[in-house]
Amino acid sequence: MRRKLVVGNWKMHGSIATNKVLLEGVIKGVGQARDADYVVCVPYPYLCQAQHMLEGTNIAWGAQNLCARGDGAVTGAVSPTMLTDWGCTYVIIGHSERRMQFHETDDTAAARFHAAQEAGMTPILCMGETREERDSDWTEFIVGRQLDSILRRYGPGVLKNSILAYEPLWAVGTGHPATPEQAQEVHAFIRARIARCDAEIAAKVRILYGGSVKPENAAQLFRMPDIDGGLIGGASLTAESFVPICLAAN
Ligand code: 3PY
Repeated sequence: MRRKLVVGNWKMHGSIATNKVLLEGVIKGVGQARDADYVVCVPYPYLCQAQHMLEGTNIAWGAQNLCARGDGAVTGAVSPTMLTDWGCTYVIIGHSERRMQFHETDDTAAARFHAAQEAGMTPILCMGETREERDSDWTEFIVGRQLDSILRRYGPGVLKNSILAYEPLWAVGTGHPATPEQAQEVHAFIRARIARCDAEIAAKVRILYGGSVKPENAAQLFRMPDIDGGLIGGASLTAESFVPICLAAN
């Protein structure tokens, strides 16, 4: 049985004051929940605040990106060891907003994914197709290619300490989520593709769904056999919406 996981992706939102209210609300709301795992991925300047406020709770925290290289002359970048120095345990890799707005590719995502693991963190690899790709029936081709960029380079063993997230771009930030059936179909495809390399790892790896998850649709999504939780965008920004989603995974 895979344990459910709910990850909040704050994106570029927050302030010291609003984060405090949010984290206090999340701690209050899910602090006693023991049947699922919870993570918040925060902007770099708030890692210290997350570390401080979440210490000793059942809520882990992570970053939203990293540089694949070790410390060095890379202005504006943050290395894996800088994150682990803070005790950071999770990091989102290859979110569609990074791929679209910062020209990240399958290759750079694979390198970041591996660098995160080498540093001892759990990478959360995002995959997903655009609306045009879905309409052209290319979903499996695109998601398969994104997954293979990791599998081909590093082998299926690399998925042991990692999380996958299916985030169709047409559902990210649009308010129009995939239906549970649409999401399940792609999750099952991802799991089957991994099973071609290693059935045991395929059965164990957690695959999250992301894209307009809300308190109203979380339970139906999380009930699907291959959906192991959610990567939550806008609805992770208030305790009022994030806590019910977290509890739907319990
Ligand atoms: C969304 O739900 O909008 C996300 O991008 C989650 O990562």
